[in-house]
Amino acid sequence: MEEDSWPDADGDGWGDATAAAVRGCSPPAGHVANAEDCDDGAAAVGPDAPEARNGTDDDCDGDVDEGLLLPFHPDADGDGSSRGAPWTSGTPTSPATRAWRRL
Ligand SMILES: [Ca+2]
Ligand SMILES: [Ca+2]
Ligand SMILES: [Ca+2]
Ligand SMILES: [Ca+2]
Repeated sequence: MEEDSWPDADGDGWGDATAAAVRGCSPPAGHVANAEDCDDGAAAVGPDAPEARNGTDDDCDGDVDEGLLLPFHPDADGDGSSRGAPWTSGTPTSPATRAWRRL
């Protein structure tokens, strides 16, 4: 019985989700029978990988850093201090909103 397989360039056991399938009786060398690797250039990224707070989708579920965003105080008035501002959550992106780390 012929099966589809996909290249696994990083060797993590997950096939490249963006590559074309190869059909054959058994997967060729370097190929696996799934296409679930959202980053076939990083062995640390795959459906069974833990999500790490690094700005990339490590576990290939389509969400980046889900469940790992820290609560922080936004610096709404831009004075470099967010003391007294309400807690929110997300990834602080600007130096101003990272001011809470210094409190
Ligand atoms: Ca792979
Ligand atoms: Ca991978
Ligand atoms: Ca994810
Ligand atoms: Ca991540």
